[in-house]
Amino acid sequence: MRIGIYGGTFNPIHRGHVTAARAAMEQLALDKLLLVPASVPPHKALPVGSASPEERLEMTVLATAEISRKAEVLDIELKRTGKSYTCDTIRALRERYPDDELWLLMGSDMFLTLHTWYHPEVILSLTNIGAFSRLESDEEETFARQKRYLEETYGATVATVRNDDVIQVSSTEIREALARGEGVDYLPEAVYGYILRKGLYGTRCEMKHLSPEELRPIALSYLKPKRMPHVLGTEREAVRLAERYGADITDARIAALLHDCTKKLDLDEQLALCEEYGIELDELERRALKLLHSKTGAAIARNVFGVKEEICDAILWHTTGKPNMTLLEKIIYLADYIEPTRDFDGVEELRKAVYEDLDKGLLMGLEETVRDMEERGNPIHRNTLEARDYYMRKGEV
Ligand code: DGI
Ligand code: FE
Ligand code: FE
Repeated sequence: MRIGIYGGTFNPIHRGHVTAARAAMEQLALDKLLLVPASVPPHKALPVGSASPEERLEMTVLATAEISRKAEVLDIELKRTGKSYTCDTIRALRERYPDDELWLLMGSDMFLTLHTWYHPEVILSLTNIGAFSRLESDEEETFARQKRYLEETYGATVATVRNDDVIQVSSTEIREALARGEGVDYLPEAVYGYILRKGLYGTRCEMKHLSPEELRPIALSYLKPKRMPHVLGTEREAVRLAERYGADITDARIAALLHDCTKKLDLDEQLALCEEYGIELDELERRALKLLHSKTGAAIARNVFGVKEEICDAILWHTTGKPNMTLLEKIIYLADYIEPTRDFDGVEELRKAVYEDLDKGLLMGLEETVRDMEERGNPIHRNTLEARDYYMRKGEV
């Protein structure tokens, strides 16, 4: 495997890092990219108002959504106490990946001073170097000289990564822009949302009563990167269904954006939220993790985002359904089921049914869930069964 290693303070990670990482993945044909947020580098303390290590880690994870599915985030430097040196990180990664080809990625400033780092001979004996080059021609000469020097002195392997889409902006400039209420274009959407949600870098954002456009980055920041396309797909599908059946499009968008906002939490975290918001649970819900996120999601929508009850209810019922659902509840239940990234057997048939007759589609969805749960041997929730029976009877009339 060819593995790229991309370290940085990532305070915050921004689209300059994203384009560089993508260029490296493509040009070095990397099978995996490891993003390594650094602990405070030995030579500089972080400025006041910076994100905490945990927040930088979280933002880096969110940024992988715009880099690649093959990108992973490692906390090895953040976990280390005391001074953190690149040679220690590379040693650790070499141990973890003894037989793989490692490529340490770095910007041109770093590359040009590499021989002055702590133990360059260790670094260069354990990993290849991928150096990002800008287009300026005066740099080319200096670059080539440093490459020759490292190859001759340390037997290094150096490749140049052309970064033509280079976004010339520093994290410092972005932090300053954020404090002025700007900077959105420089950041991956979910990273921007995370910064607003946590009030980092002097940002201030009222969380209540946001428009769908304002809410979108913040909603994405609650998700694992792999779930983001699903939530955006659910938003688009909900808009189409709202148009088809005459529901409020803004409400549909907001419900869709928030419907899975607590999905990544584990059972303990879900139960803690239920406690916090006074959510009562039945015996099955207390142990079926997947049934909890719709309840806690509705509570977050209400308490954090000040969303109106109709929307909270659509989130509340999106996993099981129930008898006699409102139009918005049906739309969110079904948008979640048939949005464009879903690809289970029979999804095309279900899509067709949903746009012909909403209740017929709903019944098909409920029956499919019951079948699926039976096949997997999962206990079926009372609400799912009651909903199925209700729409079965309704269809027979
Ligand atoms: O959150 P999503 O994955 O986008 O979709 P969802 O909220 O509809 O959740 C689907 C999951 O919920 C799926 O793994 C099955 C589970 N689920 C749905 N209805 C029931 C259920 N699990 C149990 N045990 N009983 C149900 O009635
Ligand atoms: Fe869900
Ligand atoms: Fe969902």
